[in-house]
Amino acid sequence: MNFINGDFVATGNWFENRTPTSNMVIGQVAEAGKAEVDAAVAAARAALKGPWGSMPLARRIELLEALVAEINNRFDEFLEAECADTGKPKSLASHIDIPRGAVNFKVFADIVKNVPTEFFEMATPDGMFCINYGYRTPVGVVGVICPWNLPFLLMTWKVGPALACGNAVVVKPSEETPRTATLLGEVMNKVGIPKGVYNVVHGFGPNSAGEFLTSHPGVDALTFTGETRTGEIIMKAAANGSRPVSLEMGGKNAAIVFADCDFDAAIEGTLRSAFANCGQVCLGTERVYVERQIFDKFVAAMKVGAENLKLGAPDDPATNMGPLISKEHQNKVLSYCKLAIEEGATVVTGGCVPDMPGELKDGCWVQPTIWTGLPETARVIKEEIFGPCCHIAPFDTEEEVLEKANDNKYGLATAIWTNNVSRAHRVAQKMEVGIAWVNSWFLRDLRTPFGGAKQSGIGREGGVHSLEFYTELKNVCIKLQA
Ligand code: NAD
Ligand code: 6OD
Repeated sequence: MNFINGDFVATGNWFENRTPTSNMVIGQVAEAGKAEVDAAVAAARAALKGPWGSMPLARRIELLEALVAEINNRFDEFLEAECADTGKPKSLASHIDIPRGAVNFKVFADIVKNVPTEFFEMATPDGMFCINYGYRTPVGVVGVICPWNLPFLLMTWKVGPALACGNAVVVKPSEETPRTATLLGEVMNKVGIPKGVYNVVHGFGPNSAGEFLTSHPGVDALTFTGETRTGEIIMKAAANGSRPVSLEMGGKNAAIVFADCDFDAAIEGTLRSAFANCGQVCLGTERVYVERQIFDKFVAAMKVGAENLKLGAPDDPATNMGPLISKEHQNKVLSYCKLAIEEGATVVTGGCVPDMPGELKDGCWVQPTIWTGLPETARVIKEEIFGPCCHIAPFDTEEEVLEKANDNKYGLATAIWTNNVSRAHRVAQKMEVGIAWVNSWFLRDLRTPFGGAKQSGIGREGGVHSLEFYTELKNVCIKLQA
């Protein structure tokens, strides 16, 4: 259901929610129309004029801390909801999605509490002086458009800082993953977050809740995570009314493995970055470049690692890989498996739908897949697939690998594996990305800037960068009397 002004709101239009492990229908979702989006935006505007807008920072922070505690009290419900919507293993969601989803509220409350603004003193021509200080105010009503791959984590990654800065939000979850956003509404009410501060409208993009929200003149800023082509549409919508926009978009990330790396760590990290969350992580690796001396050994070890992954249901503790999000996405990934062969790839492993037992048989499964042998011009090397697949290619020199790794329209993340410190810095600095990991992957300190270069994004969030987006920074200049 939609969550508007503290109430759960049904509509006349329902769409199906299917669980990707079996593709069975597990619920019906009330699609918000223009009227519900209008009501949600109006509720958010009213909240800013009401108790939320005048609430002292200390009280706001208390409420956000209570929110974290209540999410943790209801941890198992959030876990159940997230795994039902996405099919991801509980071992993964209990480790990353739900705890990180909760902690996003705490970290940004701490940042708002602790980060000062600037101060300058200036002499004036008449022999006196003035002082200047920065003063932050909320940007207003923020529209938050979310993807399906890490639904709760990526939603709270925006809602956490937005509320900490004193804004009100209208969230549009992905149509694939409606549950945790709605559940969070119950928690908001329980801890006493004022009505209208957090609103959720469900539905699709074009001619549905997504478009109604992003084109709504009552929304002051838009923050989006999803595909680059959707981000471009949202950027156009934001141009009406000159509204600020933050875009976290697609990637085609390269890992670079030098022969001097810790081999086992590079294999473990690359397996994770290619196959975690069934390859549906924006930061995930789809292109692996390996120095020629260790190429054959690396490919062989990756094959063993991929074939040891256990595909299964979220509840099974042995499961370490789930399904793709939907039949539509499964078909997209399988079309790239077919294309890889047409483009001349050698299939090291995978490439097909695995035989799954019982009710899992009709789920959205794809085997972990590794290819070699493709030219750099292949579409499989250039386009984001967002599935459990990677291509491994050899290289001979640092210059050559930098050229290849950077030769892509996306620029989100990279993982560099080497024990040569100078090379690690050199390569990290030359990679055209927003995030460069050395000897690691997806290690996230929430105080650091996060975002994409090139067509992977516009702007940075995280730490003080989130304050830049979610507040208006005003300069107050006071001339002091003699
Ligand atoms: P998507 O772009 O299809 O959908 C994202 C959201 O936008 C959904 O809520 C959708 O309903 C909405 N939407 C679609 N069309 C819209 C429109 N015309 N107007 C308004 N809203 C609209 O993305 P997805 O398939 O949910 O997510 C996968 C993509 O997200 C991948 O490309 C992945 O790389 C990217 N992603 C990026 C990051 C990052 O931090 N850079 C993180 C996660 C996912
Ligand atoms: O860790 C985060 O905060 C973050 N935004 C991760 C994004 C993952 C993309 O799929």
